[in-house]
Amino acid sequence: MTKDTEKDINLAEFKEEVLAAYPKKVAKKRAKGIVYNDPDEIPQIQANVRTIPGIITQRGCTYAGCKGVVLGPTRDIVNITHGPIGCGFYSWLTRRNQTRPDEQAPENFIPYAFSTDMQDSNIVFGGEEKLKQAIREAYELFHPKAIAIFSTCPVGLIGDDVHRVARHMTEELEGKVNIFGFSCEGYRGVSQSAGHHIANNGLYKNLIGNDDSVDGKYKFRINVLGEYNIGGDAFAIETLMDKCGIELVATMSGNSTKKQFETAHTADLSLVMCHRSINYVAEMLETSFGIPWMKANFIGAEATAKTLRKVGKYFGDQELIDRIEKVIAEEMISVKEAQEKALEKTNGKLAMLFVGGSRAHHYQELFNELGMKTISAGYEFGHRDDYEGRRVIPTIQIDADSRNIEQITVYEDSTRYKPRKTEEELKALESEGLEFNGYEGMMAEMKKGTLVIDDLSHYEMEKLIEMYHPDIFCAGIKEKFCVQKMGIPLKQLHNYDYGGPYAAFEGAINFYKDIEQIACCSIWKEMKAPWESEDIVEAEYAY
Ligand code: CFM
Repeated sequence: MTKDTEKDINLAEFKEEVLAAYPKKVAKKRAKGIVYNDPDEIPQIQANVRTIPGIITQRGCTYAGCKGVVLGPTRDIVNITHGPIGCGFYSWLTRRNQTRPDEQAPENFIPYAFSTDMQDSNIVFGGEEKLKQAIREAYELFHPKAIAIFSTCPVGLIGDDVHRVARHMTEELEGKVNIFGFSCEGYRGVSQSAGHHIANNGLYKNLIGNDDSVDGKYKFRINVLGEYNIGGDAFAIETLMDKCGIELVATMSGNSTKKQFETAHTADLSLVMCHRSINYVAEMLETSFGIPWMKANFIGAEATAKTLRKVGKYFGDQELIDRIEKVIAEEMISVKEAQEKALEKTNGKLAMLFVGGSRAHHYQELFNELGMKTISAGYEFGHRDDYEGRRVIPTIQIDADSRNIEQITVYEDSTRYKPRKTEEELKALESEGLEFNGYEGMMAEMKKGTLVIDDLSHYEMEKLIEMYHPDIFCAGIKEKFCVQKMGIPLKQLHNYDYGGPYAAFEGAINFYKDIEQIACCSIWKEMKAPWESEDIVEAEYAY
């Protein structure tokens, strides 16, 4: 099959073929999660529902979303996993969220994995005492500014109360350290997405707004929410902001500090990178403190330029606007050079992206810049709004699994609520093309007829590869070696394998180079599974 013309790729066959292999009930359910896109009339997709038992999913757990994703990347809070050692160990550092301590916060606890290492006796007789002891030990050793406790599955099953322990230990340590717990047991939601929500609520209740001090060298002050510094992405964004003369008050939560969370309410704008994991905090900052938020994207050179221009327009300061334009013009010189070089090889190649809750969308920008077509994409745990846009939120049915997650009601802060822009100013900015509190979702930007698949199963992944032979498949470590054994290169978009940063202009250049190497390398065509080259494959058990 040649891949030169769109008509050669008959995606229409996929759904029927895949569903035929499932039992009737399963096929009925999966059919709702596999849709053909139409950007003009966005179709409804089923998302954020339980995976059918027996299907191999890409998803992680609620604990992973809370500890691993949202709180984990912060560097001066001791994050203790209350549970068996595996949960702590496997949520430790594999995501490559990087940190760089500075004079203000020299602590860096990222290299440590803190766990209570629950044993049989703790499961039978309770683990609260062991947790208290762990907190005492951590305090004596490190004197951290804050200690967070994360609940794993057994904690919920046996009824340990991490919140009571947090209160008890705050008293015992005479309030010298801010201690708080999260009820983020792995089973609490259908995926890690529930953990994000629980983490966001906890950030709001325990940290955001605790410190009114305003410092920094620039007058334009923003937060970047949903940026976790994988492979140094947040460093690239920090450098860029500095060039433009924009203060990053808080990055949530890549390379962040306790103080960044505590002072986030002093910023004048929130940019939301990963809508899925942190849109709750953006909303809470607006409701309580009057800080507007906009969806942003630093993945892709064009997207980065667009985001910077949005910030310039929002502040409406000519000096800032000029400085931003100057930075864009300067950066684009090396971007164009790298892009043209890569394009010679990458143009027309096919990509598939199945990652998390935002990157399967964001990275399509970079593939577009490489002239590559994303013929199929989907999230592991996105909600309908991440696919179809925020306008569908009122129509999303709240099921028992979502109801299980604590909802907190947020009010205007009685003394510190200060709308950064008046209604009229916001309206004027909207008429100039800025969009507040909005996100269009993945489907609005994908071509007509492309395949959008939620919570892709392993079987469906194999079928996609068999039927369409993409030049690159983007997913995670669980998929990596299965896909590569099928002769297709896989780029991990969770931890970037060993690469990155991929954000901002400098990241785009890195990405062009890496993808050119990976997707245009002929070695993959030489890959043959043993059963393809030998008549009989024999093996013996190794005991
Ligand atoms: Fe947001 Fe993320 Fe993602 Fe995510 Fe994640 Fe991640 Fe991800 Mo892995 S917060 S939704 S829970 S952008 S860890 S940094 S790469 S699945 S697409």
